[in-house]
Amino acid sequence: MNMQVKRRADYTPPLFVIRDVKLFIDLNPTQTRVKSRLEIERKGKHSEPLILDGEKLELVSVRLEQKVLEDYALNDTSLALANVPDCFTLEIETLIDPQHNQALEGLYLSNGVYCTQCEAEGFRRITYFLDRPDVLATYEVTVQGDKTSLPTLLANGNPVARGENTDGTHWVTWQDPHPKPCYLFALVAGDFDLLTDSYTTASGREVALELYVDIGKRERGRFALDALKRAMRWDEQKYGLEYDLDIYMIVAVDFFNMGAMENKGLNVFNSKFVLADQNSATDEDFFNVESVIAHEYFHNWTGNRVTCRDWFQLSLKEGLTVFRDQQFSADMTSPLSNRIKHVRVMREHQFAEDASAMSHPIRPDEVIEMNNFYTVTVYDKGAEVIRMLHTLLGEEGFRQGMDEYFRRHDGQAVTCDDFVAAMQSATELDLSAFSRWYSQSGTPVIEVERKPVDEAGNQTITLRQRNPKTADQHKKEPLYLPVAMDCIDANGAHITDDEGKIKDGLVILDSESVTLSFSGLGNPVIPVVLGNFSAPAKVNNPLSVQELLHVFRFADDSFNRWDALQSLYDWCIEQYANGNGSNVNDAIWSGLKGVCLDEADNHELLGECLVIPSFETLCQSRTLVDVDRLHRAREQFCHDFAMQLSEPLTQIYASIAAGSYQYSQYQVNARRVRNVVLGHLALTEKGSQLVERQYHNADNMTDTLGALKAAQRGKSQLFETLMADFESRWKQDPLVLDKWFSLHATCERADSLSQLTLLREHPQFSDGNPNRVRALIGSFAFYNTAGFHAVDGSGYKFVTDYLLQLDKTNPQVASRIVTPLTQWQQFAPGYQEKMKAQLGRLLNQSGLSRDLFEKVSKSLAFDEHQA
Ligand code: B3K
Ligand code: ZN
Repeated sequence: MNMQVKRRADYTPPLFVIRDVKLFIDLNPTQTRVKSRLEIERKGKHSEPLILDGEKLELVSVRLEQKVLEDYALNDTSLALANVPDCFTLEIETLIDPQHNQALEGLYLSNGVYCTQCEAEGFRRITYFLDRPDVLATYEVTVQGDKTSLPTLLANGNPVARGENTDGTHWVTWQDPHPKPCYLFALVAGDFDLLTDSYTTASGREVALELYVDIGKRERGRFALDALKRAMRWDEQKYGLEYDLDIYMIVAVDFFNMGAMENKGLNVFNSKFVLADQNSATDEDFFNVESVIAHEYFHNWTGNRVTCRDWFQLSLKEGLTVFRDQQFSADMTSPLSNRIKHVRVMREHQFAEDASAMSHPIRPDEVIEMNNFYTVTVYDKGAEVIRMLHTLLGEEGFRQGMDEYFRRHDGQAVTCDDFVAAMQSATELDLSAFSRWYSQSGTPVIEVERKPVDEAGNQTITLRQRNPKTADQHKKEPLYLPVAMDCIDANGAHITDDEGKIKDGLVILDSESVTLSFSGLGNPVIPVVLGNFSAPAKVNNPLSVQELLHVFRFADDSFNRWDALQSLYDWCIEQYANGNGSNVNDAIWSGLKGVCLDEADNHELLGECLVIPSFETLCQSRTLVDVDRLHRAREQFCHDFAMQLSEPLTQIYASIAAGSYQYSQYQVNARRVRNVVLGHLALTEKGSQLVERQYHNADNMTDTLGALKAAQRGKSQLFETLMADFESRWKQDPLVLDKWFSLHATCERADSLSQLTLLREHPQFSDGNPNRVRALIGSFAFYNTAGFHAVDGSGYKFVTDYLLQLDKTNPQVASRIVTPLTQWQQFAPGYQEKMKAQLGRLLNQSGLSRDLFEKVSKSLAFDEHQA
């Protein structure tokens, strides 16, 4: 296996370009024939050979200008042709085996559906090609296959011809006029139900919309199609961007390595992010469907029309598109819960990645396997970097910068620097210091130092940034941090600093520190720092519990109020962990009761405020975590929280009528509060009764699942009973059953592992389907704290045993699930040793994939970096 490191610094432009591609693909389960005809040109003056990428292909023939060519060099990863002319037509015929392709990369056949996934480097598994994003070509693709089993034959662009053969096969030819990199190529063939609609663009063009789903699932696709139209309209209104083909197709497939893929004009989706109705999908599912549909649609401009020069630039399209889908979702739903959602992802997952051996800047410098870099850093921190630009430039400036970006680069493959340069044109601000966000990895920490108020009533507050070294970089420079600040006095008034360093609520921290002076004070200023998570950083702001409650009361911004309570909960849990639970006194409980009473009708805020920080989030403000101790402290706090607040919580629960289901923001907020509250009440005496009632009365999946989750927390027999009922209701519906698999996998019980083993034998479970694997094994590894971190190391061993098998068929999914193991450095030495021992087993496996090799070897080498 080729474990070579690729470096961003080694980029060189392609020596040849491919202008036009004609493909003829004759589908067959084990012998699909791919004939390609490429128009190739040498770039510049040189006599280098043409080297095409290709993997797992059986080469049948090569012709240059129609003449059979025998003089080539072939190996496992490339086909090299020496002495080619400057401009020529190359025809290549290859055979591939989609049926045995379980890696789900390239062309694969699962459940009777042929499907492709080419990003990042899957096209080379279909035919020999210059498989890099800076080679843009127009495509004409003819797909041929059996007429009965494959009535639908799709590829990118517009259908231009079709026909039938006498042998029971038929064919369709597709043309995509927009030059594109090969990672955006797609082909799908199968038997589907079709939903159609149409959309008139702002300039009056008609676009046909087509959504292909499993037979019998048509009605579950309605919401996705409507969401698509909302996204199309939003992008016109917000960014002036219109769709550019006559047809937009989305296909939902059951076997898919990730969420979805933005192939030009032919998006392929994991059915999980398309199919939704009130019976089978939760509010969260509806939300996800809408946001993923929008994300892939927005890629048409940020990704497809303007694409990446090389894969190191991935955040150019992903960070920007995530930011755009976040803006869209905030407009469609609730800005507050959206923002909290993003921040949770950052704190739970991205900070952990920064602290691990896999730390990398949003624009990585070194990669072994590109698929390993579709990370929370590139995506979510990438979106936070764009958000900071938006904060700095303002709504109008940001839009101007975006317009300029498209003006300059439409139709090109560009870099993150090109993007920043376009943004630079729209602002007086010098963005050169800001660009460090692209090259420096790690989570900055903002230390807040408050001097006491002196006799004259003066006080200073210093913000100091610290950039701890990371596994990939030891030397760090100060970052350009826009820090939103709200300073509150004892009466709850908002005050400002003497020199006006806080401008429009923002302090720029672009050096080691900045000091703010206040005067005329009676009491100390209470600073709320990094409001709305204005930069992807941690904050160390030692406010007292009373001050946090004061912030909750007086801060203007709901996000900051929520965040103050999060800090309060974190502090309380720390008291429990240190055996000082009695510090969590009546004053705190009555403060929290006050929150429930005062905000009882503010469902949007209350639903978030009643969520205790996750174990993963708690880990990020601690080092060398004793898992058992912290986990127990959290459980104990949750228990006391439920007991102490049971009265107001019961009232809140009773005050929200279930009503008949609608996916509206008003109802979503109400259900969220009800279900969060039910989760707490499940720990109290009357909990089971409420849970059981909700389960049986529910007319929608959100409330059903809310009841099941609450029952799981209650750890009673009721959970088993309801789960059995749920299984019998949904056993024919694997997508719904995934929720059930995942509830079992996260249930903390002594016999977790034998449960998991049993569940693997379930008729609906399949090791070959990524959704099932993620629901069962992934949920256990990521979220079953007690089970995965069992002190005897059995949880780690279980996951490792599984990964050793999975890696042989689907390395991409294996490499995702290994993540929690590679983050061993967060935990106390006893845990570390056991986690590393399992990583060692993985590394010793012969034939380990590049995907796992990269993550595991880096993780095991982490010690040296710490030296
Ligand atoms: N661009 C794809 C992700 C491809 C992942 C390749 N391993 C989906 C998205 O981000 O929209
Ligand atoms: Zn994307």
